[in-house]
Amino acid sequence: MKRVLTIQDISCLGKCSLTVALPLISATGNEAVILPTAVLSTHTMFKDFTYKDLSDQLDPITQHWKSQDVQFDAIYTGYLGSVEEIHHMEKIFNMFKTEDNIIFIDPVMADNGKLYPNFDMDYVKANTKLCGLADIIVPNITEACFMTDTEYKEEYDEAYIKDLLDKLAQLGSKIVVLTGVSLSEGKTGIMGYDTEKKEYFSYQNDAVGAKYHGTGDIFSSVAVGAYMNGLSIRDALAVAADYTALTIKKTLENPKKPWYGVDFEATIPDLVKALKDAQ
Ligand code: PXL
Repeated sequence: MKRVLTIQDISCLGKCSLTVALPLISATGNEAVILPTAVLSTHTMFKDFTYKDLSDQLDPITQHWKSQDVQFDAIYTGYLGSVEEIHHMEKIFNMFKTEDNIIFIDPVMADNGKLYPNFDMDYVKANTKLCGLADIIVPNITEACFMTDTEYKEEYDEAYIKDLLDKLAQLGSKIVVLTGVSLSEGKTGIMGYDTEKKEYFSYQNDAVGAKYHGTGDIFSSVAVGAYMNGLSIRDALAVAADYTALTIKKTLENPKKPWYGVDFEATIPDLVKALKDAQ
């Protein structure tokens, strides 16, 4: 069993970040170690959410782990609340990065052409620099546009995606993956670039035509877990894309579909089976 450290907020209600990463990394059969950066009443798409910053706990917690000689097979970061928190991640990477483990960054900060509330270009700059320290990054198209100073387009072709991947690759991580990429009518999925093999790759599913909050966190958590199970990164990303698509479909069957997140709990047995089949 591999040990994955995941660093993100806890949004108490509104399935995303740690409330998704913890159960899903566990469901992949790996140990999830959590480092909560903040506690919010809900995620930031709700009105009037509360926010308690936990940055002052990051040093004492990680120093305690270091004193106990704790090691991680993967360090996976998601939503980070501030530039200071991003700087703190650099410190944590320095403490726990080894030759054998991986850093996986989901630079959660934007979607649909817009930054999330409370983020600005200083935040983008810091997050972009952090991504240079990762082995694998998985921004969506909006995030990649902010990171590479590229015009955001709703309609695009493969050349546009490849150009974004080339620019992301310059930041320094080994594998760059764009999420939410539609390469043909009615399809959606990912496209990536492996800088060591110098190869592009893609994986597409039927587009479900619904957008839910937290699906990026679901995708990333499963991708890290599946990769820790020994799948190739491409297979791990495919398992994660299939699981995310299935979960969105399952949520659409629910007459009381929660607008703030998907019914990922209902599809955990399918994930376990998919991981077994992929071995
Ligand atoms: O799903 C990403 C995410 C995580 N955490 C918080 C968020 C969001 C996206 O809006 O607001 C607090």
